[in-house]
Amino acid sequence: MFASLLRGSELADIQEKVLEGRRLGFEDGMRLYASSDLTAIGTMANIVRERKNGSLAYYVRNQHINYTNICNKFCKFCSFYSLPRDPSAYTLTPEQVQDRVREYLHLPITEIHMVAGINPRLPYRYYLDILRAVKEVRPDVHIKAYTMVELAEICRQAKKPLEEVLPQLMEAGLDSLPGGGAEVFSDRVHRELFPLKQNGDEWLAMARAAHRLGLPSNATLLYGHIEEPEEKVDHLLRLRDLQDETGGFHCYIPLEFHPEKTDLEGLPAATGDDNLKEIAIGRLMLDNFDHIKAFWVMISPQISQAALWYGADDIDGTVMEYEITRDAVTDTRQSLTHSQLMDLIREAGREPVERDNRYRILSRS
Ligand code: V47
Repeated sequence: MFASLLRGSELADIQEKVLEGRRLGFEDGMRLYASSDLTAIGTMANIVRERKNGSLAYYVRNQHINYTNICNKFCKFCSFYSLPRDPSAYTLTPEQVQDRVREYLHLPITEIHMVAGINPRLPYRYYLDILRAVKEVRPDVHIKAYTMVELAEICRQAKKPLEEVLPQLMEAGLDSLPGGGAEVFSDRVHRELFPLKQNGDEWLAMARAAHRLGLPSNATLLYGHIEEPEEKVDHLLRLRDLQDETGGFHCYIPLEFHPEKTDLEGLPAATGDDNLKEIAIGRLMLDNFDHIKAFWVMISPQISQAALWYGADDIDGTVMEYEITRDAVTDTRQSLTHSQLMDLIREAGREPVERDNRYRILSRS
């Protein structure tokens, strides 16, 4: 049925590989980025998406908590961080974390996503305490917390290796790791935009160690700044290699860079086409990832609807309060109600299914 779809297209041979379930290589990835035939790329990605997940569109009832905005990494792409003396600087106490959880106790939230800046004044104990604080108020919630960057800081504070720290964090309530902090696995981009933070090799080494200890994670790519296509293809292939090795990644999330209020403010924002292309190329290159997430907060609910036909099968969730890229115009925190999320998916022509962190289906409608 699909065989003739791309006849005559510059991408017809890639389509053949996709139809036969063959793995794409570096050159294929470069050609996908070079092509302006978004329809062809999206069509191929949708074939893989439907092969893996049919018409299902997963969502989770979640809440984000960013426990501090104080950070000593000064990444040029970040609009979130503050210096300790800034009036906007904050660090939530474990009690304040509990207050945030209590605020939404009336909603059947199943996952709390907790990440923040690197505040060197926080001792190891704090990271254990806030996990326990969340579980005390919502014992059954799944806690997805601490990027690889935070884990490096937690190990530094604990003066212990990851292999010792992770079991203690898990004991305190940590259930999985989010995908943040990966940015782009390129030494050039690392030097230019985030030299104080771990590089790609270090991020991957920590993900490998976490997966081996039985802690799954997500993976991200931050695009739309100074990165080059070959750096993105390389990033995807390195994620794919690690997934072959550990099978520990749940999903891949391309994150659109928002230049507002960052050191890169002059850069043009990504377009809707850019967003759909990143989703689709991620779906095509990462043949061993079961799920691709369209994070609606960053790419908009409308583009996320289209993304469900360009390779994405997951739309994240209700979110409640997202501080990292607060709405630049209204400065409001972003959230969607459960019914808005369902309507969004249904209007897009997909079947909404509520999932837990491991993509087990909780409810279907
Ligand atoms: O690592 C920072 C990015 C990430 C900006 O695992 C920015 O399910 C855009 O990783 N514009 C954190 N992006 C968010 C993240 C995430 C989000 C949703 C779901 C999951 C998951 C993970 O946000 C950072 C960085 O790459 N970021 N500043 C900015 N100005």
